[in-house]
Formats: sequence, structure tokens, C-alpha cells
Amino acid sequence: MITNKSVLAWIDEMKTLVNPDNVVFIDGSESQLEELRAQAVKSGEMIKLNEDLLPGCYLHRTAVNDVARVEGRTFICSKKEEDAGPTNNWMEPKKAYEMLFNIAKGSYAGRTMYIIPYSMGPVGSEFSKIGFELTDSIYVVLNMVIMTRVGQEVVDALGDSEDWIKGLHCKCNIEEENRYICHFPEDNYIISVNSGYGGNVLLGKKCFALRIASFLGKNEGWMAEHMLILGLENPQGEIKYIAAAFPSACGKTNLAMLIPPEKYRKLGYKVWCVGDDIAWMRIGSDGRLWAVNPENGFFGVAPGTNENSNPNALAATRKNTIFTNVALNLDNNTVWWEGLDKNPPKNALNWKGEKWDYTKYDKADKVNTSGAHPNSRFTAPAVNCPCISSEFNSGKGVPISAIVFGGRRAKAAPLVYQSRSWQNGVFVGSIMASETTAAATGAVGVVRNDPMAMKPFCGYHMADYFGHWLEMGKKLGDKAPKIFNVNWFRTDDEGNFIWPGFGDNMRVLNWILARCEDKVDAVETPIGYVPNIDDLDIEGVDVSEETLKELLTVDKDVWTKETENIAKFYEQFGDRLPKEIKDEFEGLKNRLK
Ligand code: GTP
Ligand code: SPV
Ligand code: MN
Repeated sequence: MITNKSVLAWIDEMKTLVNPDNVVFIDGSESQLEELRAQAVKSGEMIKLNEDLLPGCYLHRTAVNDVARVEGRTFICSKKEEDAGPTNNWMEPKKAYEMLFNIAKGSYAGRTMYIIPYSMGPVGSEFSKIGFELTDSIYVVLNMVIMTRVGQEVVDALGDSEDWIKGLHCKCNIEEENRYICHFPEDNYIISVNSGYGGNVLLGKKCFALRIASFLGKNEGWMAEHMLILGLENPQGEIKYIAAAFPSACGKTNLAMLIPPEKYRKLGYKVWCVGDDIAWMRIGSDGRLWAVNPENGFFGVAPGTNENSNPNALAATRKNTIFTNVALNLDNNTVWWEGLDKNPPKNALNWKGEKWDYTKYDKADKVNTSGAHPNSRFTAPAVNCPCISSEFNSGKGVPISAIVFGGRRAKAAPLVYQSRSWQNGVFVGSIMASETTAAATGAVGVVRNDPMAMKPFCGYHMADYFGHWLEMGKKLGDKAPKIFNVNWFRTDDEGNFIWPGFGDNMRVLNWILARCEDKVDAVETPIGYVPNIDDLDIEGVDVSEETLKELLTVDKDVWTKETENIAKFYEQFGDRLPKEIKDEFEGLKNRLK
């Protein structure tokens, strides 16, 4: 039950606008959720999977035109256009509200309005923030229940406070041409219409925990980042924490849950997952940077997840999980996706729900010939993950030793390098570029600039965001985490990955932590410090010394070309680009001469 006046007033206003047949408050009770699941199965919105093999699991298919985030239809509606900056779409708030309310008007007719009170971060922790999402989708309710902390306790924690985030979601008729994901950072308001896909409609995730939160963080002196958080435990039982920002579908979930190579496991190394997608970071009373994962589950990429690549993620999906847009095995009522195993089901439906013939699979036309959509996902509770950190529910967070940037680069970026300083590290993050993936609509495999993996998620002017990073560094001083860049995706001339990746990425993490503790030297290059060939352990992996050398090469010609791209990218920021970033860029160009 809600008694908070500001919440009640808004819900009333929205009720009048969207005109639902019923209103249901989501209290977080299991009995209520069971009823909703049964209802969704009855209406066909979800398919109940094999209770023996996948207990509590369901399959959902989105509309065929609604399978990924829509960056072209995502807007930051700040009062001034310049505050959204050149990397965001902008709409004037008054115009945006008018248009959105017009679309939303009456759209719940014949439907139920679900009121979801949710907390990003452990309920009641200082770090946490509360939102209310109104939706006409049971799928959204059931996903939000996994991805965030939902229910009466959230309402109780809020009390009479007016410090909460408004979120209105209307499925409408899932019309692409009327799809809008709009953010009003100055009003703590999110409105999403005409979509039913995760990143567009689970408003606690990208919309709140990144776009709105990055804006709040800038004003309040903290950071909201597209980062995984992991703890690496050494044989002495000490755990050091790393936060890493990679663009969408570039390996965060996989790194966050990695299983060390056998040799390291035997020595006692372990990786603990704190988070796989979002980090909220603050400076603690000890002056260090502390990170919390505001989410409560994983909305992970299904394709490629298997017993070898990511056994922890796979294990997390074996119960109480919602699968979206994967293939359905009709013989045993379980799910399948490309890269799960080498036995595609013979009697199956593809992600669109059509009869599927796996022999027709064509790599060049994945969307139409694969069983699972390339951006098919699982929504799994964090508690299901065998390597979930004991600090996962800690409102205080974990202290970060290293920040790692990375992306998909066939050539330019070496396997790993360390920045020269925090300021230089911010520059390194600002020049991140990566090949696009199926996580957003549009072409796949095109290199684009994606600073700090936040291009689609920064809720304000990107140049001011760089400035905020610089400010944080000044406050952290010598307690600032060291900043690195990695690239698991270097390829040979035939396009094959030359680094084994996955669990073996732990070898790189070890070097990173050794650098943080001043235990190893490094080789200086124009872009930063790379490992001495002998300091990166490749014993037991199929990587020759020659390949390792190539992986660590910084090619001056390639990087000189890269500076042309950087210059072009920076142009749009004009005078708003911080001087420190310009200086770092000049420094790089000089070192490349
Ligand atoms: P979002 O949830 O979209 O933010 O993505 P993410 O960064 O969590 O990506 P995820 O870990 O799900 O990885 C996406 C894809 O990259 C999967 O198909 C993985 O199999 C693949 N991948 C992850 N790590 C590696 C790696 O070390 N090497 C290679 N070659 N592929 C990887
Ligand atoms: C991403 O695209 O970065 C995701 C998935 O993590 S979504 O929630 O759809 O944005
Ligand atoms: Mn993500």
C-alpha cells in the first residue's frame, strides 16, 4: 500500500491519462507473482518451460520489430539542447511530454496498470535510489522483479520522501514509428512507449541506473557507469576488486563470472561476481572509490553462453529465469541458442515462433536463419550465480583497485595497456571505439566511438561527463584506481580471434593487479604501458610467443590513423572538451611522432 502523497498524486494523474481497466500494486509476494505467471501463460505472453529441467523458467518472444535497444529513438529531454550534448538525441521537454502523453492517452484501455515500486541497490542502503514504474506488461513486471528489488519494503523505505524516479511504460501497439524512449533528467522522469524489449522497457536498468543516474551522479559527486564489478581472490585469500566498462555485448557478463584456468584454480585463485552491467561508484570515508551493483539480476546475452565459455552464467539460468527470443526445443520443452552446444534441436521453433530448420543456418543472415535471435537474452536472479560475491548485497559496496576499459577491435588496441595517470586514463576511456553488436538496432560490426562504453547511456553532455571523470580523479588523488584498457578481440588476417579469451582473461587481470601493487615492470609505448613479454603468463594456452608479441604490439601507423578518427570525434565537442583531454591528445600525438 502506498501513502506517499507525491507518489499517489502522480499515479492518479497517470491513471486518468492511460485509462486502465484495473490497477494492481506489485507487493513482491510470491503468491501474486505466481498468479501473474499463470495469467501470462494463459494469454500466451509467456511459455512455461520443462519444470523438471528448468524449474520456474519461462520463454517470451518479443515482436519481431522489437528485439534490441533503439538508440535512434532514445532522447534526452533536457531544457537546453546543449545540455544533452552532440552524442544524444534531444527533444524539447514540453514538446516531448505533449507527444508522449498523446501516444499514452487511453492506451491502457482493456488492460491492467501494474505499479512497480523498486529499489536500485539494496533496499534502504545509502547508495540506493527508488523508482516507480507503471506498466501494462506482465513480462515487464516479472523481469523487474528479477532485475531490481521490488515490493512493499521499497515503499516503506521511501516513506514520505519526494526523492524518487517516475517511470511510465506503455506497450501501446508496439509500433516502430511511434517508439520513443525519453528521459527528463531535470524532472527525474522516464517515459517509454511502443516497445516491449528489455533495455527499452525495464526502466530501472539503462534508463534510470545509467541515463538518469549519470546526471544525478554528476550533480551529486558520484559515478554511474556501464561496468561489471568483480573480485579476484588470490591464494592468500585477499580479494581485490576491478570495475570494467565494455560496450554492449562485448564481454562484461563473461568477465564478471570467469572461471580461472585450471592452473590458477589449483593455486586457489577465484573470481567473485558483484555485478555484470552497471556500477554506481562513490568516494568512501577512507578516500577510496567504492562500487555497488544497483541491480538484482542479470539480463545477459544468451548466444555464446555455454558450459565452457561461462558455466556460472549458464548455471544461473537453470531455474527461475525468463528467456527472451531464444529457440524452443519442442521435444523436451527446453530452450536453445547458438553456441549453447553442438546439438541444435531437430524439432524446434525459432525465436519468432516459426518451425525452424537448423541446417539452413547462414552466418551472413543470422537474424532470419538462426534459432535464437543474436540479441536473445536471459533474465536470471543474481542469487542463482554460483560465484556471486558475498558483498553483493552490501550497501557499502566494494573498494575498486583498477578500472578497465575495453572493446571489440580487430586491430588497433593491444591485449592490454595501462594508462599513464588518471587524467591519461580518462583520455583512454574517451577514445574508446568498438565494433557495433546486435544489442542495439542497426548495422553490426562497424567501428564507432563509444567513450567509456557510455555513448548510448550518458544522460548529459559527453564533454561534461569527461570533465566529471577528471573531477573525480582530483578528489581521489593518490587513492584513485589505476586505469587500463583491454581488447580480447584482436584477429588474424582471416578474422579469427588470436587471444583465447574467457577464463584465460584472468591472466591479464593478474598482470593488471600486479601493476596496481607495483609488483611488475612494463614497457612504455606511445599509448601507455604494455606488459613485458615474460610477465604475461601464457603457460597452458594455445598462444605462441609470436602471437603474444603481436597481441602486445602498438603499431605507430595504425595509431597515427587512429588520431585522425579521434580528432574527428572530438570536433563535435568544440570548446566544451576539457583542456586536460586536449592536452592528453596532444601528448599522444607527440609521442607518436
Ligand atoms: P551487455 O549485456 O549487452 O551489456 O553485454 P556484455 O558486455 O555483458 O557482453 P557478454 O559478456 O554477454 O558477451 C557478449 C558476447 O561476447 C558473447 O557472445 C560472448 O560469447 C562474447 N565474448 C565474451 N567474452 C569474450 C572473450 O573473452 N573472447 C571472445 N572471443 N568473445 C567473448
Ligand atoms: C546492453 O545493451 O548494454 C544491455 C542490454 O545490457 S539492454 O538492457 O537491453 O540494454
Ligand atoms: Mn549493458
